[in-house]
Amino acid sequence: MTQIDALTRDRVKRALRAQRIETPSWAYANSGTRFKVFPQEGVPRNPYEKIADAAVVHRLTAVAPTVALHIPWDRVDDYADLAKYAADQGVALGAINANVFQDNDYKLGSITNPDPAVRRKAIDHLLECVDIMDRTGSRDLKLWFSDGTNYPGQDDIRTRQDRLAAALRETYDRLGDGQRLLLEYKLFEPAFYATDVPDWGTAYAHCLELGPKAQVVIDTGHHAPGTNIEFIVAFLLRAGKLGAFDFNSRFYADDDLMVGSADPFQLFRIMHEIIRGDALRPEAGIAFMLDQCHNIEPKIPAIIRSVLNVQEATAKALLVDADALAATQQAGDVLGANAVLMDAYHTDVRPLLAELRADLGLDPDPMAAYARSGYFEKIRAERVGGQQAGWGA
Ligand code: AOS
Ligand code: ZN
Ligand code: ZN
Repeated sequence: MTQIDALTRDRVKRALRAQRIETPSWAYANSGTRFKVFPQEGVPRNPYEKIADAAVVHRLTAVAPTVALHIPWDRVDDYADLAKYAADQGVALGAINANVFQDNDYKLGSITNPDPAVRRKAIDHLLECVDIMDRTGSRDLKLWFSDGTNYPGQDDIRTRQDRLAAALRETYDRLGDGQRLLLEYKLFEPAFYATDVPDWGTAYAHCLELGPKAQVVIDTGHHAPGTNIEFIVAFLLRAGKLGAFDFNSRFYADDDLMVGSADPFQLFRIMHEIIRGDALRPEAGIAFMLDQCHNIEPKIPAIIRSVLNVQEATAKALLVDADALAATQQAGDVLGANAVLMDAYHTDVRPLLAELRADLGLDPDPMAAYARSGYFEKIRAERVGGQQAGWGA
Protein backbone atom coordinates (compact mmCIF):
# COMPACT_ATOMS: atom_id res chain seq x y z
CA MET A 1 0.00 0.00 0.00
CA THR A 2 1.63 3.21 -1.08
CA GLN A 3 -1.33 5.58 -1.35
CA ILE A 4 -3.70 6.20 1.55
CA ASP A 5 -7.12 7.31 0.29
CA ALA A 6 -8.93 10.21 1.96
CA LEU A 7 -11.51 8.05 3.71
CA THR A 8 -8.90 5.75 5.19
CA ARG A 9 -6.84 8.74 6.22
CA ASP A 10 -9.74 10.22 8.19
CA ARG A 11 -10.59 6.90 9.81
CA VAL A 12 -6.98 6.29 10.86
CA LYS A 13 -6.51 9.81 12.18
CA ARG A 14 -9.73 9.59 14.17
CA ALA A 15 -8.60 6.36 15.81
CA LEU A 16 -5.14 7.76 16.53
CA ARG A 17 -6.60 10.83 18.18
CA ALA A 18 -8.25 8.57 20.75
CA GLN A 19 -5.07 6.65 21.57
CA ARG A 20 -3.63 6.95 25.09
CA ILE A 21 -0.13 5.91 26.17
CA GLU A 22 0.89 6.07 29.84
CA THR A 23 4.49 6.91 30.69
CA PRO A 24 6.20 5.58 33.85
CA SER A 25 7.56 7.96 36.48
CA TRP A 26 10.68 5.83 36.89
CA ALA A 27 11.69 6.24 33.24
CA TYR A 28 12.39 9.93 33.92
CA ALA A 29 14.74 9.10 36.78
CA ASN A 30 18.29 7.78 36.76
CA SER A 31 18.56 4.06 36.16
CA GLY A 32 21.16 1.54 35.19
CA THR A 33 22.21 -2.05 35.44
CA ARG A 34 23.64 -3.99 38.34
CA PHE A 35 27.03 -2.80 37.06
CA LYS A 36 26.57 0.95 36.99
CA VAL A 37 24.06 3.76 37.12
CA PHE A 38 25.24 6.63 34.94
CA PRO A 39 23.67 9.78 36.37
CA GLN A 40 22.30 12.29 33.86
CA GLU A 41 21.88 16.04 34.11
CA GLY A 42 18.49 17.58 34.74
CA VAL A 43 16.96 14.39 36.14
CA PRO A 44 13.94 14.84 38.48
CA ARG A 45 14.62 15.07 42.21
CA ASN A 46 11.13 14.16 43.32
CA PRO A 47 7.77 12.87 42.01
CA TYR A 48 6.61 16.41 41.17
CA GLU A 49 9.49 16.90 38.78
CA LYS A 50 8.86 13.49 37.16
CA ILE A 51 5.29 14.60 36.53
CA ALA A 52 6.51 17.89 35.07
CA ASP A 53 8.65 15.91 32.59
CA ALA A 54 5.76 13.59 31.73
CA ALA A 55 3.63 16.66 31.05
CA VAL A 56 6.22 17.87 28.54
CA VAL A 57 5.96 14.55 26.69
CA HIS A 58 2.18 14.92 26.63
CA ARG A 59 2.26 18.54 25.47
CA LEU A 60 4.44 17.57 22.50
CA THR A 61 2.61 14.37 21.51
CA ALA A 62 -0.97 14.79 22.81
CA VAL A 63 -1.23 11.04 23.43
CA ALA A 64 0.48 10.59 26.82
CA PRO A 65 -1.97 12.14 29.31
CA THR A 66 -1.19 9.95 32.34
CA VAL A 67 1.86 8.99 34.34
CA ALA A 68 2.24 5.78 36.33
CA LEU A 69 3.55 6.03 39.88
CA HIS A 70 5.65 3.59 41.81
CA ILE A 71 5.35 3.19 45.57
CA PRO A 72 7.65 3.76 47.49
CA TRP A 73 9.77 5.56 44.88
CA ASP A 74 7.03 8.17 44.44
CA ARG A 75 5.83 8.27 48.03
CA VAL A 76 4.59 11.73 49.10
CA ASP A 77 2.71 13.01 52.14
CA ASP A 78 -0.19 14.40 50.19
CA TYR A 79 -1.33 12.44 47.14
CA ALA A 80 -4.27 14.73 46.52
CA ASP A 81 -1.78 17.56 46.19
CA LEU A 82 0.30 15.48 43.74
CA ALA A 83 -2.84 14.73 41.70
CA LYS A 84 -3.69 18.43 41.69
CA TYR A 85 -0.18 19.32 40.57
CA ALA A 86 -0.49 16.78 37.74
CA ALA A 87 -3.82 18.27 36.68
CA ASP A 88 -2.30 21.76 36.70
CA GLN A 89 0.40 20.43 34.38
CA GLY A 90 -2.22 18.95 32.05
CA VAL A 91 -1.78 15.29 32.95
CA ALA A 92 -3.30 12.83 35.44
CA LEU A 93 -1.88 10.16 37.72
CA GLY A 94 -2.17 6.65 36.28
CA ALA A 95 -1.51 3.17 37.58
CA ILE A 96 -0.05 2.63 41.02
CA ASN A 97 2.85 0.16 40.87
CA ALA A 98 3.46 -1.72 44.09
CA ASN A 99 6.94 -2.69 45.21
CA VAL A 100 7.43 -5.81 47.29
CA PHE A 101 10.85 -6.66 45.96
CA GLN A 102 13.31 -4.24 47.53
CA ASP A 103 13.29 -4.95 51.26
CA ASN A 104 15.74 -7.32 52.91
CA ASP A 105 12.74 -9.20 54.28
CA TYR A 106 11.86 -10.34 50.76
CA LYS A 107 14.93 -12.50 50.16
CA LEU A 108 12.77 -15.63 50.02
CA GLY A 109 9.76 -13.92 48.52
CA SER A 110 7.09 -11.42 49.47
CA ILE A 111 3.50 -12.68 49.31
CA THR A 112 4.74 -16.25 48.77
CA ASN A 113 7.39 -16.12 51.50
CA PRO A 114 7.33 -19.12 53.88
CA ASP A 115 7.20 -16.69 56.84
CA PRO A 116 3.65 -15.47 57.54
CA ALA A 117 4.97 -12.21 59.05
CA VAL A 118 6.74 -11.33 55.81
CA ARG A 119 3.64 -12.22 53.83
CA ARG A 120 1.60 -9.94 56.11
CA LYS A 121 4.01 -7.05 55.56
CA ALA A 122 3.86 -7.53 51.77
CA ILE A 123 0.06 -7.72 51.68
CA ASP A 124 -0.16 -4.62 53.87
CA HIS A 125 1.89 -2.77 51.27
CA LEU A 126 -0.50 -3.87 48.53
CA LEU A 127 -3.44 -2.66 50.61
CA GLU A 128 -1.65 0.64 51.24
CA CYS A 129 -1.31 1.01 47.46
CA VAL A 130 -5.09 0.72 47.14
CA ASP A 131 -5.44 3.44 49.82
CA ILE A 132 -3.18 5.60 47.67
CA MET A 133 -5.30 4.85 44.59
CA ASP A 134 -8.30 6.18 46.50
CA ARG A 135 -6.46 9.45 46.97
CA THR A 136 -4.90 9.76 43.49
CA GLY A 137 -8.04 8.65 41.69
CA SER A 138 -6.07 5.89 39.96
CA ARG A 139 -7.99 3.04 38.41
CA ASP A 140 -5.25 0.42 38.29
CA LEU A 141 -3.09 -1.38 40.83
CA LYS A 142 -0.22 -2.99 38.94
CA LEU A 143 1.36 -5.96 40.61
CA TRP A 144 4.63 -7.55 39.68
CA PHE A 145 6.22 -10.02 42.07
CA SER A 146 9.88 -10.97 42.10
CA ASP A 147 8.82 -14.04 44.08
CA GLY A 148 10.24 -17.41 43.18
CA THR A 149 12.98 -19.87 44.02
CA ASN A 150 16.52 -20.37 42.80
CA TYR A 151 16.97 -24.07 43.47
CA PRO A 152 14.84 -27.18 43.02
CA GLY A 153 13.47 -28.18 46.41
CA GLN A 154 14.07 -24.73 47.93
CA ASP A 155 10.36 -24.31 48.66
CA ASP A 156 7.13 -26.04 47.74
CA ILE A 157 5.94 -24.78 44.36
CA ARG A 158 2.32 -25.68 45.02
CA THR A 159 2.15 -24.13 48.49
CA ARG A 160 3.57 -20.93 47.07
CA GLN A 161 0.65 -20.85 44.62
CA ASP A 162 -1.73 -21.13 47.60
CA ARG A 163 -0.02 -18.21 49.35
CA LEU A 164 -0.12 -16.19 46.13
CA ALA A 165 -3.83 -16.85 45.67
CA ALA A 166 -4.60 -15.86 49.26
CA ALA A 167 -2.67 -12.58 49.01
CA LEU A 168 -4.25 -11.67 45.69
CA ARG A 169 -7.70 -12.45 47.11
CA GLU A 170 -7.20 -10.16 50.11
CA THR A 171 -5.98 -7.36 47.84
CA TYR A 172 -8.75 -7.90 45.31
CA ASP A 173 -11.40 -7.74 48.02
CA ARG A 174 -10.07 -4.33 49.10
CA LEU A 175 -10.59 -2.80 45.62
CA GLY A 176 -13.29 -0.18 45.30
CA ASP A 177 -15.77 0.26 42.50
CA GLY A 178 -14.04 1.04 39.24
CA GLN A 179 -10.64 -0.11 40.51
CA ARG A 180 -8.71 -3.00 38.97
CA LEU A 181 -5.91 -5.36 39.89
CA LEU A 182 -3.45 -5.87 37.03
CA LEU A 183 -1.23 -8.93 37.39
CA GLU A 184 2.08 -8.94 35.53
CA TYR A 185 3.98 -12.13 34.76
CA LYS A 186 7.66 -12.61 34.09
CA LEU A 187 9.51 -15.70 33.01
CA PHE A 188 12.53 -15.33 35.27
CA GLU A 189 14.70 -12.84 37.14
CA PRO A 190 15.40 -12.29 39.92
CA ALA A 191 14.28 -15.86 40.61
CA PHE A 192 16.25 -18.22 38.41
CA TYR A 193 14.58 -21.58 38.92
CA ALA A 194 10.83 -21.19 39.45
CA THR A 195 9.10 -17.80 39.31
CA ASP A 196 5.70 -17.83 41.03
CA VAL A 197 3.93 -15.91 38.21
CA PRO A 198 6.09 -16.92 35.25
CA ASP A 199 3.70 -16.73 32.32
CA TRP A 200 0.38 -15.49 30.99
CA GLY A 201 -1.33 -18.79 31.73
CA THR A 202 -0.56 -18.53 35.44
CA ALA A 203 -1.59 -14.87 35.54
CA TYR A 204 -4.75 -15.65 33.60
CA ALA A 205 -5.73 -18.51 35.90
CA HIS A 206 -5.31 -16.36 39.02
CA CYS A 207 -7.21 -13.45 37.45
CA LEU A 208 -10.03 -15.76 36.40
CA GLU A 209 -10.31 -17.11 39.95
CA LEU A 210 -10.27 -13.59 41.41
CA GLY A 211 -13.05 -12.10 39.30
CA PRO A 212 -13.82 -9.39 36.75
CA LYS A 213 -11.69 -6.67 38.34
CA ALA A 214 -8.52 -8.75 37.83
CA GLN A 215 -6.75 -8.54 34.49
CA VAL A 216 -3.44 -9.63 33.01
CA VAL A 217 -0.56 -7.29 32.13
CA ILE A 218 1.67 -8.19 29.20
CA ASP A 219 5.16 -6.78 29.62
CA THR A 220 6.68 -7.28 26.19
CA GLY A 221 10.10 -7.99 27.72
CA HIS A 222 8.99 -10.82 29.96
CA HIS A 223 8.95 -13.84 27.64
CA ALA A 224 11.27 -16.51 26.40
CA PRO A 225 12.93 -15.67 23.07
CA GLY A 226 10.67 -16.55 20.16
CA THR A 227 7.42 -16.34 22.15
CA ASN A 228 4.51 -15.27 19.95
CA ILE A 229 3.28 -12.30 21.99
CA GLU A 230 0.51 -11.38 19.56
CA PHE A 231 -1.03 -14.79 20.16
CA ILE A 232 -1.19 -13.99 23.87
CA VAL A 233 -2.78 -10.62 23.04
CA ALA A 234 -5.41 -12.27 20.84
CA PHE A 235 -6.16 -14.97 23.41
CA LEU A 236 -6.49 -12.64 26.39
CA LEU A 237 -8.55 -10.09 24.47
CA ARG A 238 -10.94 -12.79 23.33
CA ALA A 239 -11.23 -13.94 26.94
CA GLY A 240 -11.79 -10.38 28.19
CA LYS A 241 -8.74 -10.68 30.45
CA LEU A 242 -6.21 -8.32 28.93
CA GLY A 243 -5.84 -5.29 31.19
CA ALA A 244 -2.64 -3.58 30.17
CA PHE A 245 0.71 -3.56 28.45
CA ASP A 246 4.10 -2.70 29.78
CA PHE A 247 5.75 -1.80 26.49
CA ASN A 248 9.49 -2.00 25.98
CA SER A 249 12.00 -3.76 23.73
CA ARG A 250 14.29 -6.65 24.41
CA PHE A 251 17.18 -8.24 22.62
CA TYR A 252 18.10 -10.73 25.37
CA ALA A 253 16.20 -10.72 28.67
CA ASP A 254 14.20 -7.96 30.40
CA ASP A 255 16.21 -5.25 28.64
CA ASP A 256 13.64 -2.43 29.09
CA LEU A 257 14.86 -0.67 25.93
CA MET A 258 12.67 1.72 23.95
CA VAL A 259 9.54 0.05 22.61
CA GLY A 260 9.71 -0.47 18.86
CA SER A 261 13.49 -0.24 18.77
CA ALA A 262 14.37 -3.94 18.70
CA ASP A 263 11.51 -5.37 16.69
CA PRO A 264 9.08 -2.84 15.19
CA PHE A 265 7.41 -5.65 13.24
CA GLN A 266 6.48 -7.42 16.48
CA LEU A 267 4.98 -4.19 17.81
CA PHE A 268 2.95 -3.89 14.60
CA ARG A 269 1.71 -7.48 14.97
CA ILE A 270 0.68 -6.77 18.56
CA MET A 271 -1.15 -3.60 17.54
CA HIS A 272 -2.82 -5.49 14.71
CA GLU A 273 -4.38 -7.83 17.28
CA ILE A 274 -5.45 -4.80 19.31
CA ILE A 275 -7.21 -3.30 16.29
CA ARG A 276 -8.65 -6.71 15.39
CA GLY A 277 -10.09 -6.90 18.92
CA ASP A 278 -11.36 -3.29 18.78
CA ALA A 279 -9.32 -2.56 21.87
CA LEU A 280 -7.60 0.71 21.01
CA ARG A 281 -10.46 2.88 22.30
CA PRO A 282 -9.87 3.96 25.92
CA GLU A 283 -13.34 2.56 26.77
CA ALA A 284 -12.02 -0.92 25.89
CA GLY A 285 -10.05 -0.69 29.14
CA ILE A 286 -6.58 -1.64 27.94
CA ALA A 287 -3.90 0.51 29.57
CA PHE A 288 -1.05 1.03 27.11
CA MET A 289 1.86 1.76 29.41
CA LEU A 290 5.58 2.02 28.87
CA ASP A 291 7.90 0.24 31.30
CA GLN A 292 11.36 1.31 30.27
CA CYS A 293 14.69 2.55 31.57
CA HIS A 294 16.87 4.97 29.68
CA ASN A 295 20.27 4.17 31.04
CA ILE A 296 22.48 5.80 28.43
CA GLU A 297 20.18 7.88 26.23
CA PRO A 298 18.59 11.20 27.27
CA LYS A 299 15.36 10.37 29.00
CA ILE A 300 12.67 12.77 27.82
CA PRO A 301 13.58 12.41 24.11
CA ALA A 302 13.72 8.62 24.56
CA ILE A 303 10.22 8.63 25.99
CA ILE A 304 8.97 10.87 23.18
CA ARG A 305 10.59 8.49 20.67
CA SER A 306 8.91 5.52 22.38
CA VAL A 307 5.50 7.17 22.25
CA LEU A 308 6.02 7.92 18.55
CA ASN A 309 7.07 4.32 17.91
CA VAL A 310 3.84 3.03 19.46
CA GLN A 311 1.88 5.57 17.42
CA GLU A 312 3.60 4.51 14.18
CA ALA A 313 2.94 0.82 14.80
CA THR A 314 -0.67 1.65 15.60
CA ALA A 315 -1.10 3.72 12.45
CA LYS A 316 0.25 0.84 10.35
CA ALA A 317 -2.05 -1.64 12.08
CA LEU A 318 -4.99 0.69 11.40
CA LEU A 319 -4.09 0.62 7.71
CA VAL A 320 -4.57 -3.14 7.42
CA ASP A 321 -7.40 -3.66 4.93
CA ALA A 322 -9.66 -5.77 7.16
CA ASP A 323 -12.06 -6.75 4.37
CA ALA A 324 -9.29 -7.82 2.03
CA LEU A 325 -7.62 -9.71 4.86
CA ALA A 326 -10.82 -11.55 5.78
CA ALA A 327 -11.51 -12.41 2.12
CA THR A 328 -8.03 -13.77 1.47
CA GLN A 329 -8.09 -15.71 4.74
CA GLN A 330 -11.48 -17.19 3.90
CA ALA A 331 -10.28 -18.15 0.43
CA GLY A 332 -7.25 -19.87 1.90
CA ASP A 333 -5.03 -17.45 0.00
CA VAL A 334 -1.95 -17.71 2.16
CA LEU A 335 0.26 -15.37 0.17
CA GLY A 336 -2.56 -12.91 -0.47
CA ALA A 337 -3.42 -12.65 3.21
CA ASN A 338 0.18 -12.20 4.19
CA ALA A 339 0.56 -9.51 1.50
CA VAL A 340 -2.39 -7.54 2.92
CA LEU A 341 -0.68 -7.41 6.29
CA MET A 342 2.76 -6.61 4.88
CA ASP A 343 1.39 -3.85 2.64
CA ALA A 344 0.17 -2.05 5.73
CA TYR A 345 3.41 -2.67 7.60
CA HIS A 346 5.52 -1.29 4.76
CA THR A 347 3.51 1.93 4.46
CA ASP A 348 5.40 5.02 5.59
CA VAL A 349 2.97 6.55 8.07
CA ARG A 350 5.21 9.40 9.18
CA PRO A 351 3.62 11.98 6.85
CA LEU A 352 0.18 10.98 8.11
CA LEU A 353 1.29 11.35 11.73
CA ALA A 354 2.85 14.73 10.98
CA GLU A 355 -0.45 15.79 9.44
CA LEU A 356 -2.35 14.54 12.50
CA ARG A 357 -0.14 16.61 14.79
CA ALA A 358 -0.58 19.68 12.63
CA ASP A 359 -4.36 19.14 12.82
CA LEU A 360 -4.02 19.13 16.61
CA GLY A 361 -1.99 22.32 16.61
CA LEU A 362 1.21 20.49 17.55
CA ASP A 363 4.63 20.65 16.00
CA PRO A 364 4.70 17.85 13.39
CA ASP A 365 8.09 16.73 14.72
CA PRO A 366 7.95 16.34 18.53
CA MET A 367 11.62 15.33 18.79
CA ALA A 368 12.77 18.51 17.07
CA ALA A 369 10.24 20.55 19.02
CA TYR A 370 11.64 19.24 22.29
CA ALA A 371 15.22 19.98 21.24
CA ARG A 372 14.20 23.54 20.36
CA SER A 373 12.06 24.09 23.45
CA GLY A 374 14.88 24.93 25.84
CA TYR A 375 13.31 22.63 28.47
CA PHE A 376 16.43 20.53 28.86
CA GLU A 377 18.62 23.60 29.36
CA LYS A 378 16.17 24.78 32.01
CA ILE A 379 16.07 21.53 34.01
CA ARG A 380 19.83 21.07 33.67
CA ALA A 381 20.34 24.43 35.34
CA GLU A 382 17.61 24.01 37.97
CA ARG A 383 17.94 20.41 39.08
CA VAL A 384 21.03 19.26 40.85
CA GLY A 385 21.29 15.73 42.26
CA GLY A 386 18.57 13.95 40.30
CA GLN A 387 16.82 10.94 41.76
CA GLN A 388 17.63 7.34 41.04
CA ALA A 389 14.67 5.30 39.91
CA GLY A 390 15.17 2.90 42.79
CA TRP A 391 17.04 -0.08 41.44
CA GLY A 392 20.23 -0.91 39.60
CA ALA A 393 22.60 0.59 42.15
C1 AOS B 1 9.80 -5.94 36.42
O1 AOS B 1 10.56 -6.61 35.72
C2 AOS B 1 8.56 -5.41 35.91
O2 AOS B 1 8.69 -5.13 34.53
C3 AOS B 1 7.84 -4.27 36.61
O3 AOS B 1 6.70 -3.97 35.87
C4 AOS B 1 8.53 -2.96 36.72
O4 AOS B 1 9.65 -2.81 35.91
C5 AOS B 1 8.82 -2.55 38.12
O5 AOS B 1 7.90 -3.04 39.01
C6 AOS B 1 8.83 -1.04 38.23
O6 AOS B 1 7.56 -0.63 38.59
ZN1 ZN C 1 6.86 -4.35 33.66
ZN1 ZN D 1 10.31 -6.01 33.59
